[in-house]
Parts: sequence; C-alpha cells; structure tokens
Amino acid sequence: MRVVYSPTHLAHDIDTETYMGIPVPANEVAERAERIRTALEADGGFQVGEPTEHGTEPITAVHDEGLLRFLEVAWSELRAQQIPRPFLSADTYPNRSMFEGMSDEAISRLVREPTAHAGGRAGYWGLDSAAPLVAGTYGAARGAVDVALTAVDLVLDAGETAAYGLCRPPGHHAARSMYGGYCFFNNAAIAAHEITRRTGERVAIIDVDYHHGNGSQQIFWRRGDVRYISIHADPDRQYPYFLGRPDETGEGEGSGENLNLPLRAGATNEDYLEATDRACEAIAAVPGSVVVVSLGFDTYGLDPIGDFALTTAVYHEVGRRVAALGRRLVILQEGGYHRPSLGENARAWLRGAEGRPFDPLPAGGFGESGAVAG
Ligand code: SP5
Ligand code: ZN
Repeated sequence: MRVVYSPTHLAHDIDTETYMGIPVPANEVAERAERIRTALEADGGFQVGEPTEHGTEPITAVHDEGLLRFLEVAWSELRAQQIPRPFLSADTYPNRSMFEGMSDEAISRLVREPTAHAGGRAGYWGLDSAAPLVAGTYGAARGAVDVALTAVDLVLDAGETAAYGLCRPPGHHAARSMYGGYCFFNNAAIAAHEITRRTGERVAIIDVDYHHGNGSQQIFWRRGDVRYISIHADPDRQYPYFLGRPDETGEGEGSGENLNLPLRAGATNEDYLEATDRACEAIAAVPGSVVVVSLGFDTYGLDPIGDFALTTAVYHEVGRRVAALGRRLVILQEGGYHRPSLGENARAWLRGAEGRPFDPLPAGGFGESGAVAG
C-alpha cells in the first residue's frame, strides 16, 4: 500500500497541553507519526512518499476562510503580544449562556471575531484549550491536508485500491469554523468533499477514532452526498461531550445520513466488531465507490486517554471488514496516544485492509519501537 507522509508535522512540536486548566504532558506529539512511519517502513510492504501541494482552495471549500486566516497569523500575533510561551489557549469562550434571552439575530451579530486580541479570537474559533498552537502548527496543519489530498489522488488518479495518509495533526474535531481537540483542519472532511467534487458520487466516512468526530458530523450535517458514521466513546463520559449521541441523525438533505454508535467504558473487541458490522451495513446501503476512514488507535486497551479494551489483533480484523465492502479506501490517521503500540496497530489495520495476514511481532512486544511487557 502507498503511504503519504510529510515531515512538516515535525514543526508542530508540542510538549504541553492543558487538561481542565492544568498543564500536562502533551498527548498529540510528533513521536506518534514517527513511530507509525518507522513500523510501516520496517514491514517492507508499504511505499512511503511525500505529498504534493494542493493549495488552500480545497480547505476553504469545507472551512470558513476566517479560520484559515486566524491559524495562519495567530502565532506571529501572539509573539507581538508578548505571550511568553509557545502555546495558545483562549482567554474567553462565547458560552451560549452569555447571550441568554437575546434573539438569534442579536446573537449572530454579537458573536464575531474580536480584532485585537488573539486570546479572544482563540475563543471565537476554538473548541477547547487542548490544541496547542506553536510556530510550526499552521504549516503542519497545511501539510496534513496535503497528505490527505495526495492519498485521494492516489486512489482517484493513480489506480490504487487503498492509500494511507499519515496525517498529523489529526482533523476530525475541526468543524467548518472551529479548531480543537488537537485538530486544526478537518483532513477527512476535506478529502471526502474533494472526492464528491471529483467523482460526483456519494461518499461515506467511517470514523473509528475513540472520540466522536464532531467536526466531520457538523460539516456534513445537512448534506445528502456524504454519510458520516462514527464508533466512539459515549459523550456522556468523554470528550467532546456535547455531540455524538445516537439521536443525532442529520437534518434537511442530510436527514438519516449521520450514524453515531457510542460504546461503553471497557468496550471489548467483540463489542467493537459488532459496531463495525453495523457501520459497514450503513455504508453498503448507499451507492458510491470510495470510503474515507478516520483511523484512530486511542481505542487501544493501553491508550492513556481512552477506556476501551481493544487489542492489536482486532485492528487487523476491522481493516479486513472495512475493505470487504469492496470500495476504494482513503485511510487517514486521526488519534491514538499509546506511543509504543501505534506502529504495530497501524501495521495490523493496514495489512488487514490489504488482505495480508496479521503477522504480529512475537510475544506481545512492539519490537524496536519500544517493547511493552504484559
Ligand atoms: C484527535 C483526537 O483524538 N483528539 C482527542 C482530543 C481529546 N481532548 C481531551 C483530552 C483529555 C485528556 N484527559 C486525560 C485524563 C485522563 N484521566
Ligand atoms: Zn481520538
């Protein structure tokens, strides 16, 4: 399988995020993508190449241009405001209760981008305080979009049955006018939109990251040409808390095109495969020849921010079942934070999708990428 990787991600060099106001070691770090690349190179069955530039047009087809402009200038603006550390977290968010009692018309007039303070603008454009912004973030986010769009090119133009885009930063929490959840541009949504534009076909997104892809759901909420299906932790106990429930099914032309499959804490391989089959049925029910996969490994049993109990073997099987749909796959990396296992989990998923055998490393270790006992 062809793999698209860009070293631009390295400049999105994060060491700290905040969790409920407390600085903690960052989860979404450069080492993640390097682990995956190294494991795929060692496998021998993957050809790793760099993306081509696709410009901003496919981004603004999906995102508000103001979001792009903000992310482009936020870093230098923070420098100018003497913010001493390489980090951007909002000062104030426009909580909906701030406008309680006001008309929709008044609210849409008032909730606008402040011009003179990056901390206020981060509140306008941002979902949360856990998406650190450093000098290289904008370039890395642009690079991740190029990775996704190059994977699309491989499938649409180069005759590949499947391609894997090693996107970093990830994308599925980014909405049309919002970044957050370690995500800046929604790589999968940009790819899915581009596929609809170029093929005229319907596209399905299957999101198997541990978290609900609120951004992808929002972007396609009213669209009949992109079906979004997500298996994730129940938002009652997990980020992003305010979206991801089964009664969110889309509106207008998108009515019935959104399927949320939340799972309990401790969800097992069996639970996951059952949900995978439901997701695959929902894909098979609509026409189209390309599926976008939002691939996360934060469902893994040892993930530091997840609470599912999946093992490496199940990723091979999930990849196999998604490929068994018989559609072309644009597979894009989202989350997954247990660094030692990321390479093996990605290798297992992608080998499953290619119809190659599981071929695990011996005795539950993760090889040169860092053995873990037990
Ligand atoms: C792409 C992706 O996977 N984004 C995830 C964003 C999750 N943001 C919230 C992280 C909260 C980490 N909490 C650690 C608490 C451990 N008890
Ligand atoms: Zn996630």
